[in-house]
Amino acid sequence: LGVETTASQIRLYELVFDDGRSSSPYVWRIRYALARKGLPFESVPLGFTQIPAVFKGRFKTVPVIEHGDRMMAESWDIAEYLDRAFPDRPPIFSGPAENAMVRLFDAWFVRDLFKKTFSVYALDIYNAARPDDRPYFRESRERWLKGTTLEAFTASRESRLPGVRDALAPLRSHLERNAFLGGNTPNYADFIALGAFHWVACMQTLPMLAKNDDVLRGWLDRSFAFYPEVTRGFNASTLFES
Ligand SMILES: N[C@@H](CCC(=O)N[C@@H](CS)C(=O)NCC(=O)O)C(=O)O
Repeated sequence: LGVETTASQIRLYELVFDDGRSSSPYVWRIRYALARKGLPFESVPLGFTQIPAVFKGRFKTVPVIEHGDRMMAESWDIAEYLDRAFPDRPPIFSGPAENAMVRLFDAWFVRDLFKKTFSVYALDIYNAARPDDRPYFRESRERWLKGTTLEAFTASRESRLPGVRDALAPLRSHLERNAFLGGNTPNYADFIALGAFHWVACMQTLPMLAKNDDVLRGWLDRSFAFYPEVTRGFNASTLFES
């Protein structure tokens, strides 16, 4: 009791693309959360189709963390757990009010941005996935799309880019007045948004952001500089049209 278990006991199970890069926007949130708390971890890279066997049906999605004899899924549960388990380290949430407001941000961001992003990049995700995972990804996602193929779904994807960029307008207006979504320092809302940009950067074949999007460019550069251990080898400029 009261003895901090060593951080090496933390394992992060994550989804990876064929090139080994972490692909899930939800996993990226936890990579940032672990960095905020200064906790090193061991990564366990998985493909989509390994998830059922590795967790024996107990968890269907990643991130999953293992800490001592505890294993848990769901990124929100994991983030809150890290604050409970490591109370002497910098908090991910400064308190319940912040937690509640960030949940509102998450609800908007996932519903609006993830949906629009998927409608542009569904086929890119397929192509970036491990070859073993591609049939599963196609079959499960085409089922979501009620039988529309990934190719047909993304055929006119360029026409959806303005909608994606426009949906980011609230971020821009906030970031014109604040260095980070969380104000002077990044908070979990930043991690949520950054996670989505990492996801896109790992698979996009069509730049998501306009060349002149200086507000988002500045925020991405500041955030990447704030957490170099998370963003190592990552260049925000790939997200922008050249
Ligand atoms: N509510 C979950 C969502 C996690 C999630 O959707 N993970 C996706 C990857 S982005 C996943 O593991 N999908 C497995 C699959 O599609 O079979 C969380 O916050 O952790």
